[in-house]
Amino acid sequence: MQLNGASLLIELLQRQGIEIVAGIPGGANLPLYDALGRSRLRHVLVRHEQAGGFLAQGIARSTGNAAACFATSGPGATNLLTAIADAKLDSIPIVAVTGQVPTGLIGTDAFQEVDTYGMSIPVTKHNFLVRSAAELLEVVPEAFRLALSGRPGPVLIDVPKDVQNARIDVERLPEPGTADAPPEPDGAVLAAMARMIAAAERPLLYVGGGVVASGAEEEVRALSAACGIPVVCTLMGLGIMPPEDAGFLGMLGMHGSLATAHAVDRTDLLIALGVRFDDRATGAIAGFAPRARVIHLDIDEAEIGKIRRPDLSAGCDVKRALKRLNRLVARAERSEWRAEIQALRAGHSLALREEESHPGNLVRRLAALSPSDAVVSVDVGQHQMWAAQWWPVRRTRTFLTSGGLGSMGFSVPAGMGAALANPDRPVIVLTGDGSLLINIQELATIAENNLDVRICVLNNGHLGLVRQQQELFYGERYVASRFESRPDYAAIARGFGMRGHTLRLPYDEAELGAALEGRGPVLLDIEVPETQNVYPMVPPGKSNVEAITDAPVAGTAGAAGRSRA
Ligand SMILES: Cc1ncc(C[n+]2csc(CCOP(=O)(O)OP(=O)(O)O)c2C)c(N)n1
Repeated sequence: MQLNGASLLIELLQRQGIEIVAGIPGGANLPLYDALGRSRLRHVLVRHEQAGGFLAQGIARSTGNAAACFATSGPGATNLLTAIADAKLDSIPIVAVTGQVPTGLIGTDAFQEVDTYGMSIPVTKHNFLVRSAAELLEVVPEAFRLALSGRPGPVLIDVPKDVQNARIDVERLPEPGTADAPPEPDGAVLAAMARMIAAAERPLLYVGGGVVASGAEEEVRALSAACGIPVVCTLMGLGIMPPEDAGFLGMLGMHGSLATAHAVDRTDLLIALGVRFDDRATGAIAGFAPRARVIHLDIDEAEIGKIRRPDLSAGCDVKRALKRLNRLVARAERSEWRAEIQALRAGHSLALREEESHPGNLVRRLAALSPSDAVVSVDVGQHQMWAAQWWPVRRTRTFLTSGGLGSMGFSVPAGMGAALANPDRPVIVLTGDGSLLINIQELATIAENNLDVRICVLNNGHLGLVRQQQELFYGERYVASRFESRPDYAAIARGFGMRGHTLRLPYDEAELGAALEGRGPVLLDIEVPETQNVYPMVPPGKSNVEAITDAPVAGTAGAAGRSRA
């Protein structure tokens, strides 16, 4: 058959199982859009390319499948970069297809020309500048193979306009690209791991996004139960353990509970699975698990020893490794260690004061009012941390958050992607009044597609997490963290064509329930106290056990906090 490059690319995307593409057309990708218009692909016209990238992430994060987005050359491509970088840091498989100026104009400062290939090198797992239509036959399956294999991540394909227009004869279409089989874990390492676990008195599992990517949550739960090993998780690992499991201590790190910090401090064997010892999780590395030998399993060999040299390690798929390990390990009760963990849980778990207005209480209420299969998409700031602390995340891939890059503006478009990929499940977006504004234009996309997205804006009139740092670490000098204007977000939502409600403190329970009832789209502008801080908080450069757990007592500086845990 004879096809042009654009039709070929669209055909290859469909063969990859892609059903939805988000993007914005422009001069350099119009042939692609022309071909898309004649295909079965559903296109979602976002209002900013960054949102297209986050939408693709919402699909990928909630399903585990690769997702695609389009942008034109120049500003379209640069707008997309934040979402690509975000996918890189959180290991999310997306394939971004950008239009480029015709091959003959590359390097001439042509209209809307930027070096997309060059700019995307550091933020992609791999990228391609396609030189001929025939190359697409290899490049597209290869892009998906790379996005999905090993440690997943974003791949960019830059396609000059003349390549999109070029006609070629295609005899046979290639097989879709799929993930490579991961390397088998080394049996000797697993046997050594079982021995180290048997010899340990206070082993601790430290689990993160790699466990989610490999689908190993059942294996982690089984290992924890069989060997009496308590578990802490990273922000990316929420959902691996059920919140009520007696051996689960919760999220560790900058805003994790002191129970996790003390458990990490006490452990003699840290079993790190699918984690990268990120500084937000570890605090000052010198004070992280100071008494422990370390076992580190991660599919990305480059992560092993990057921050903390392990005593035993393997670059392998966590699920495969644990499946085999669980047959090798000796069952153990570890009653002393478990008793210590229970004491930590009782004494140092996150606690909320009863005061009604604490946003943690609001998060708990919103969770109670939401269907149990809801997907939650959160933004970046204090509300993100309150959500991580207080939303009971029961399953992986139901708590979507920009972990590594911390990109404000993530929640609304990622929530759109989750809603498109999971049409039977409601999506709750938790955002702040700062983060909402970064991609507020997407309310138009939500309304246009009638997506079941329920946006809760935790409105404190501030860039709250910035305000908090200025209060605690910059002598209460509040620079550029307070919003002087107070837009009427409910009216703005209605202006975009969705329901909008404003809820003021103290909340009326019935009103909150009624506002969330029914299908989305809806936006709830919910007042939260302006100066409420997120605790615990590990001050910059400190160890996790040095977390501040309440506002510093007047007259004392910095970390000398008064514990209310
Ligand atoms: C794109 C981007 N710009 C700046 C920041 C720095 N930053 C982190 S949290 C935050 C405040 C977020 O404010 P808001 O969304 O209102 O949430 P709150 O902390 O008040 O809950 C800022 C500015 C960021 N993470 N991302």
